[in-house]
Amino acid sequence: MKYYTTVNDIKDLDGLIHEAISMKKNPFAFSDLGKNKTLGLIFLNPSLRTRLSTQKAAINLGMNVMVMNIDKEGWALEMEDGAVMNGSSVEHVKDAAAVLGQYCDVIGIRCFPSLQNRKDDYSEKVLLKFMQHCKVPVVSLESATLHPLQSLADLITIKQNWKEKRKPKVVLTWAPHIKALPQAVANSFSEWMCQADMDFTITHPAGYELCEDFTKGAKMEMNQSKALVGADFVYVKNWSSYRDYGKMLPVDSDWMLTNEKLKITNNAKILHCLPVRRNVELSDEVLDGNNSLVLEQASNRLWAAQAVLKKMIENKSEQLNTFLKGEEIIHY
Ligand code: AN0
Ligand code: CP
Repeated sequence: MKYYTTVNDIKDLDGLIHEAISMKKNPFAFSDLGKNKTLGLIFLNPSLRTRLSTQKAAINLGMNVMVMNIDKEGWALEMEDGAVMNGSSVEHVKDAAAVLGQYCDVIGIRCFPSLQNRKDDYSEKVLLKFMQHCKVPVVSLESATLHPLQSLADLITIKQNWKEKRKPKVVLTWAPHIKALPQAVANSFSEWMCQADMDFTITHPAGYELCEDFTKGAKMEMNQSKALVGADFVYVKNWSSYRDYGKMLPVDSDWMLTNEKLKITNNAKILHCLPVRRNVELSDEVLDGNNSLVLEQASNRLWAAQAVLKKMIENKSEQLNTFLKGEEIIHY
């Protein structure tokens, strides 16, 4: 696997899940595989889980790891091609990425959206610049539109908590927040649930429709109570509007989940990627209750990252990614 930026980069999804679960059972089975290989983790935004789980995954595979909070510790980056750099930016991303590629065998990058310019964000401008110029395999640590390491951990968590023959009913519900957040986690979860062929419903207030590129195959139900009926898993996440891009639109009813609201589910298990604003997005009683899977989900981030890194260092010369076909860039 050369790039890991979307579910479409995976040839064999069941195989990858199987790999992650076998890592969970035997974390050090491939502790020599990454010997003398270096992973560079580049953050343009904060992180706890992604940073540490990916770092630990690499260590379990015997890799060396370098971490850089490039937004704080690096030179101010210029993203525009052809820019006359006589302003505040000091180094062009094409130079920075090319240099990083000289030091690393695999690069992980976190680059949140601006939430100002939908076209730039949804064309994955920053991620693509790094991919084009670093010339080594790249794993997304959450890009402007997707968070595939999170979604792999989410799918593993659902699969390991489901023993029945029928498909589980999975509901993604919008939750309140005090600031505008990316759509990436929700887009990504939707993309993965559709790919994994779950019985999948999305519920959100008016104006919070996600980009249709990621929701093909999902059922939509604007009424949260109706959506929750019979749910086996409920994934809770806030996101800002895609339509009124990056805006927080007024919402009239209370979308925060409580135990009372969950009574109509099939004793649903609760997922959230974290970090979570307690008693804003999700109540303490739900987060700390017996049905909460949030810690297991965070723990599964390690096995997700380890399975992906293993694939990357096993075979560095595989097929091109959906974003990049030769020199041509394919936009959504
Ligand atoms: C980020 C988001 O919603 O995309 C990261 C989640 C993993 N969350 C916040 O910024 C709070
Ligand atoms: N869930 C997740 O990606 O967490 P971090 O932002 O802390 O990495």
